[in-house]
Amino acid sequence: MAQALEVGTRQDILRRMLEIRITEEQIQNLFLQNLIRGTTHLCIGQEGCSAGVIWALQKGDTVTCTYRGHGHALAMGMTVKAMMAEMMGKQSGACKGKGGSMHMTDATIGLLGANAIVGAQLPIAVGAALTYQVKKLPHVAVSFFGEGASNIGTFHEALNMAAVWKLPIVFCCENNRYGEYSAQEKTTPVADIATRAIAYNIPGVVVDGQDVETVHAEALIALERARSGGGPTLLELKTYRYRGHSRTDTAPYRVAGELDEWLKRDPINLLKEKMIAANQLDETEFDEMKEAATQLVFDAIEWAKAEAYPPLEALYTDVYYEE
Ligand SMILES: Cc1ncc(C[n+]2csc(CCOP(=O)(O)OP(=O)(O)O)c2C)c(N)n1
Ligand SMILES: [Mg+2]
Repeated sequence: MAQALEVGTRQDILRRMLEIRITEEQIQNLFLQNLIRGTTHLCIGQEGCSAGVIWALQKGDTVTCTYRGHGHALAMGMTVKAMMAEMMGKQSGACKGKGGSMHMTDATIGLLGANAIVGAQLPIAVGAALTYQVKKLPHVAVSFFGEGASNIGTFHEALNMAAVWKLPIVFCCENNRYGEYSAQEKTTPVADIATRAIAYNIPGVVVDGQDVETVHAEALIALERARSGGGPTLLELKTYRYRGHSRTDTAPYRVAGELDEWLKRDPINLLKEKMIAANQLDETEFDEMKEAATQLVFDAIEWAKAEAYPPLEALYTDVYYEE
C-alpha cells in the first residue's frame, strides 16, 4: 500500500472525487430530462485514476484524454459550472458550448483535449512531449486511454516514437475491463496491458487504480522519470466502470456479481475508510463534505440552465486556429 498523503491533500482529493461522481450522476439525470443532447460516457468508479495521476502533476504539465473525460477535466481544475454549461451547449461552457461531453478542453488549465476517436489522444500527447523536449521545458505530457485503445495503431506508434526519442510522457491506461461492449479477453491477447511496454523497451507498471494514493505514488515515479530525461512509462491502472459504456448501455454483457465485487473497492470509500481509520475524518464530516459537493453541483446546474446558447454566427468561429 502506498504511503499516506498528508491530511490536507487527502481531504482535497476526497472532495474532488465526490464532486466528480455527483457531477456525473447528475449529468445522467440531465440527459434523461433531455437537457443534455447527444451521448455521454461516465467514469463513475474510475475516479481514483484521474484524481491520483492529476494530483501528482506540476504546473505546466498537460493532459489528453478520452470521451470518458469528465473526471480528468474536473481533476485538472475545470469548474463544475464550466462543465455543466458545456454539457448543455451554453455559450459560457468550457468550449463555448460547441464541444459537449466528449470534448471537454481547456488549454489554460493544461487540458489539451478530450477525444471521441479511440486512440487519437496518444499522438497528440506525444506532440506535446516533443515540444517540451525541443524547447527544453520542464513539463511532462500525460495521456489517458482505455485498454481497448491499446489495440489501436496509434497506441503502438505513440509508444514507439516516445521511447525512441525518450520523450517526457506518461501513458496512463485506465483498464476498466471493457471496450464498447466487449470484455478485454475477447479482444486482447494479453492480460496486463502493462506488458506491452516490453515491446518498446520502456517500464510498464500494473497499478491498483482503485487506491488513489497508490495511483498517485506510481504517477509521481513515472513523472519524475519523464522530467529527468528517463523517457516514457506505461502505467496500467486496473479499474472498473460501474455504468454501461455510454448513456443507453445497461451492460447486460457483464458477468453476474462482477460489479458487486468492484463496489467493495470503491475509490471514494477506500480513501474515506483510510481517513476514518487514521482519525482524520468521521461519518458526520464525510456526510457534510458530500452535502457540500451536492450543493455545488446543483447550484452549477441551475446556473447553467439560465445561461444563453451561442448566437448563430458563432458557427463560423473557432473552426480554424485564430490569432
Ligand atoms: C477509432 C475508433 N474506433 C471505434 C470507435 C467506437 N468506440 C468508441 S469507445 C470504444 C471502446 C473503447 O474502449 P476502451 O479503450 O477500453 O475505453 P473505455 O470506453 O472503456 O474507457 C469504441 C470501440 C471510436 N470512437 N473510434
Ligand atoms: Mg475499457
